[in-house]
Amino acid sequence: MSIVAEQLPPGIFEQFDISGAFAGSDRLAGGHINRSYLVAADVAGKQTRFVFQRINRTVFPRPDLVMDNIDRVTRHLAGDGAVEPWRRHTLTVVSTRSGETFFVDPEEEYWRAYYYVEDCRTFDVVENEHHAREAGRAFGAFIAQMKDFSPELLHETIANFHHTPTRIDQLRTACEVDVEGRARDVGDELTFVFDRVRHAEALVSAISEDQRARRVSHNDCKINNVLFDRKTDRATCVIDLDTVMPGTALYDFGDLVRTVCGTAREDERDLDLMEFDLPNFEALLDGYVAALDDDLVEAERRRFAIAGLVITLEIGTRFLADHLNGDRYFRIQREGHNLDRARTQFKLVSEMENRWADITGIAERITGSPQLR
Ligand code: GN1
Ligand code: MG
Repeated sequence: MSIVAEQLPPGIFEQFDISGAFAGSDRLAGGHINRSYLVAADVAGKQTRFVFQRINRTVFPRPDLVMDNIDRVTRHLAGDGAVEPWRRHTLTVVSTRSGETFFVDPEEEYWRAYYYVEDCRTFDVVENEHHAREAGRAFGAFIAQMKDFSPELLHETIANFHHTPTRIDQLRTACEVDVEGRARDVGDELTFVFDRVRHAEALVSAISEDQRARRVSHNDCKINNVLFDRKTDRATCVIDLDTVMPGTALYDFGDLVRTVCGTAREDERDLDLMEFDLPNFEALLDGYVAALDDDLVEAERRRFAIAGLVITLEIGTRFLADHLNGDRYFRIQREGHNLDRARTQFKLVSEMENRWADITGIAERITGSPQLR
């Protein structure tokens, strides 16, 4: 994430239970949703860093429920809490002085703070197969560690978040309303999505096929949401827990495929740069399945080939809908940014279709199951 010189607004730091003095802050630019600051404090003569975030209220109408989910999940992952917060393999929420997980400022904005995990780095595009395998292992381990935690304890903070048919309906509505008059310019992109509605049920149907496929999932498994230890080069901690909710491992794996096997950035305008990296796919799936081991049920195993295609199509659909809706959801840095993002996703879907035989071959070999087509 790039850093922008911008201070944390006054009056926020003091609300949190940090036994030290404020020692400066910067804004972390990146992420399409929340506003984030890297904050330093002098705690007993030692610099300790924190990430402060203002939760996006348009996206999350109930930030309190988001924080309740995160609190429960991070406590579960931290286990008995014997390890110091900055060494844990999960985020640690800093409570407020009154013992809450968030602070509401006079403008009704919700703020939270985490310990910053030191000595780590993230990637927007992976450098090699080792990183692909590690990312798979880390997100697979997340699912495995949450196995003995009932999904019913978590709130669905964004309804139908990865319900692909709903996302396609939302695109249809955006197109009908056409509030910005942009629909006439995106005919090819709309056709691309509507030509592929047959895939919409492919992942959600895993749950109707076998209830055991319903799990606590992360739901935002972009490659840049996993921290790599600088020394060991291992994936050590998954971050951005905003959307931990009941879901499926397939949503998570699909988003990993989108961001680990796509060779270009999410908003790359030169579509020729976006290709599908098969060796990364193989390493990613290998790492993911290894972390989940025998726990996967057949309804999941047979969907690892299609998962990436469906989630990439779904997220492209969301970018396109937001472009039509006037960019109200995903933050943009330039005009047409969401349209660029959508086009890049659709290029990646096409690349997956071209490599489909190879993708299914690898998935059949690693999962031992015939793949849903
Ligand atoms: C958003 O928080 P961030 O920017 O990582 C979005 C994800 C999308 C992603 C696309 C709550 O994630 O669903 O996959 O952008 N998060 C939410 O980059 O909508
Ligand atoms: Mg997020």
